[in-house]
Amino acid sequence: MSTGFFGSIDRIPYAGPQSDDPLTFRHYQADELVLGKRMEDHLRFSVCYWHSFVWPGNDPFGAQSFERPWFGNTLEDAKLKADVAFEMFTALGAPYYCWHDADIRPEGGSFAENTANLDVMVDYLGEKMEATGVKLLWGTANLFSHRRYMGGAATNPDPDVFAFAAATVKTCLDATHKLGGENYVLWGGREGYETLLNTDLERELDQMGRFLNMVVEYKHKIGFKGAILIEPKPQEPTKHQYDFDVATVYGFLKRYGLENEVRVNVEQGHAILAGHSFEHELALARTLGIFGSIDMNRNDYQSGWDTDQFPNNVPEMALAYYQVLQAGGFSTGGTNFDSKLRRQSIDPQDLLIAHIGGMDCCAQGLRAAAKMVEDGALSVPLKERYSGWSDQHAKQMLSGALGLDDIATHVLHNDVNPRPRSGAQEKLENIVNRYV
Ligand code: XLS
Ligand code: NI
Ligand code: NI
Repeated sequence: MSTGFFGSIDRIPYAGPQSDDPLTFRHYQADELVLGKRMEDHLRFSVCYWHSFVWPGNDPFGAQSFERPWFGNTLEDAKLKADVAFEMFTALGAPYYCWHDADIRPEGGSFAENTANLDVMVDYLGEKMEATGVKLLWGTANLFSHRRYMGGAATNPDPDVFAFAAATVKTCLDATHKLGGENYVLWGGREGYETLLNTDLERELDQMGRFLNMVVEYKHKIGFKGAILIEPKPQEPTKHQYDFDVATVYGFLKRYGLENEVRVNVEQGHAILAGHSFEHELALARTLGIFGSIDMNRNDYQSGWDTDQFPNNVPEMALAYYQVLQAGGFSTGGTNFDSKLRRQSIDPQDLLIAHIGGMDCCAQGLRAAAKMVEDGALSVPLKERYSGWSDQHAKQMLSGALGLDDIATHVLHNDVNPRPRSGAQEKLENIVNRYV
């Protein structure tokens, strides 16, 4: 029986690019083949619980703007929220969803109460997943909202907070495993500092390193086959976050011996906050062999905080999915809409329309990226640019066969005198524009 929250809508149809009905897809077609694979299997869309069903629409100056019948802290509220959430996943045809423990269960007054509430809701969600076929892309623990975490979770100066966080992650890994989740995410929202004046940086990094090692040990202990993912972000809520960006996370994983165990969940808005582009973070992640999943959204380029808007920039999406395709596509990962409505978008339909637009934009980006791959639009000129390296002497410079002195002799004897060549950036930009 439907909750009626979305009126009579039960499935958003594909109506083609000419459609002017906001409740139809214009580009996303689950079964359309792209590079021989269904669009749905490429994009692996996921809807996040927190922005759409939990966030009340507050901002630093204004209180709640959304009124939802499930806002409250009882198990009944949590179940109604789940009913509506699954109606939306189904209406959109989204194959996956994601949660924090605090999104799906009422907040209890103790660890025992939290765990008991989580258990009830995991069973409830399990039934809904069974009934609808919607799967869990990832679960995660909210280790940042409650005041106990104001000084960090794993990096807290108080060992009791570390313990509370560790115990909570254990229950969330159990829940994710039970629901067949394909990944488990750690976003270190408060793993960082406000001021170095009260922070022992070395100790906090070691605490975080041990914490993450315990997560990996426990994953293997219970036989969880999904990937453990870290989600980088440079700042907000803390002034400085330890998981700053992909490069920083890789250094951290190396230092604590986890580079083969943990991958990254790259978010568009976080890349922008770190002063990078989304495609930079994706390219680096795949180069380092730690690409896992993406949190899809859009940051406002003029603001210094995480605006989590729905994506609407096709050329940007094309370059992002180009990197995903270069990585061989998603394995356990997917496209999770970590995106939220603007606080004036208070109608139930706004939730659907925002996701429809985001999914269409990703579909267009994917199509453009796939066409560029097919045509070798970027790979052919790229190969040509580096073609000098197939030369015998060039290879020896990298293989270890030659040292600086050998190379100096070679340069002298052959009168090597390189002639600069154009990087042809505008030509390549024009090529990309033909596809988007
Ligand atoms: C916040 C993060 C968060 C993670 C999950 O900026 O994006 O939503 O994705 O904890
Ligand atoms: Ni995120
Ligand atoms: Ni974010």
